[in-house]
Amino acid sequence: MQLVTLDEFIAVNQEKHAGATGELSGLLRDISLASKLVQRDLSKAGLVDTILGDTEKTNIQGEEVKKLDEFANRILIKCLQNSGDCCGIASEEEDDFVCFENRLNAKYVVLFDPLDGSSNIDVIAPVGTIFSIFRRVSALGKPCISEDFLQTGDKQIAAGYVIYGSSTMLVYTTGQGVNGFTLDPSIGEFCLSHPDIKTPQGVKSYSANQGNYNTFIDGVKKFIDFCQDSTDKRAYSLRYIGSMVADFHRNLLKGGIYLYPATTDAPKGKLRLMYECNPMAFLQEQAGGKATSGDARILDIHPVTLHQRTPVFIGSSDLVDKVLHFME
Ligand code: AHM
Ligand code: MG
Repeated sequence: MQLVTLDEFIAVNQEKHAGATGELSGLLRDISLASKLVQRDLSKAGLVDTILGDTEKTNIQGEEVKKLDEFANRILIKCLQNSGDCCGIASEEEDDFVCFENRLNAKYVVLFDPLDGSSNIDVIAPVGTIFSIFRRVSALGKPCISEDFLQTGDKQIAAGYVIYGSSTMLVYTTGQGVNGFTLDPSIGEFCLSHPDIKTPQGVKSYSANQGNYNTFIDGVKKFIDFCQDSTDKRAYSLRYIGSMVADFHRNLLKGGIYLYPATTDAPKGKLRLMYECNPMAFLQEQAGGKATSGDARILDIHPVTLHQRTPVFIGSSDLVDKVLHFME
């Protein structure tokens, strides 16, 4: 197979779009650079006491922030601000959006979860960076405003994630399918390894925190019961590590469904619309699957606040349809 680096792939695809100015490509390169820096430090996480461990701070959502979360957050901000193609960011680790005052002529805003599934760092299980890119709606040359960020997911220009696992892989879409690039550490380049990813159907696999079963609504319980029904040896496999990027990545490639429904403790669900669900929904639809909150297509939800949460059911379309059927 011919070696195609992420940069080459981006350049070729950019040429296909008349009027493309290279800014979006620049952003994707910034994110890939940041992810290489994150990967470098993550790979030492098991060794270095000063990196691993709690910062003894909590973020706006009351969750513990690990040092590597902060590091990933800082690196992403720095890389995006340096290049000049981004006028502002919103991050799961920041209380509010950040406007880059020295980049007011840039067209794009980027939203991200710098290190998703960070409780997995301590146990050396996969974690990831998730990102979502929108074109700003405010005027060029002015500071960005909350409306630049609070757009429905179907307005995303690009979205993707980097999974830091047994290999590091960057998966993204600009609405022309989904492509995956594996980092070759010997040359420091992401190389095209998974072109045009499509999520299979007919796969009997689900990912959920089943410990919450008693707090799920009836329709979700019925779906889980269906998955566990061993009549005719047709019970489904449960695969869940508690890192959305890892669980989603598995299902994206192999087929299956990831669900994080509302629970009694988290009546709006746990995962964030803007940083986790929207980008994954864009990818999943581009790979032929579906993503819903149970009430609405994820990409149609009108955000009200940056950090808002939503229940999510995402994966192979046959399985998403099935859970919706049980919830009717
Ligand atoms: P985080 O962004 O604070 O890491 O939390 C999000 C994570 C997801 O990656 C994962 O799917 C989910 O929380 C797991 O939650 P739970 O531990 O309740 O199963
Ligand atoms: Mg997260």
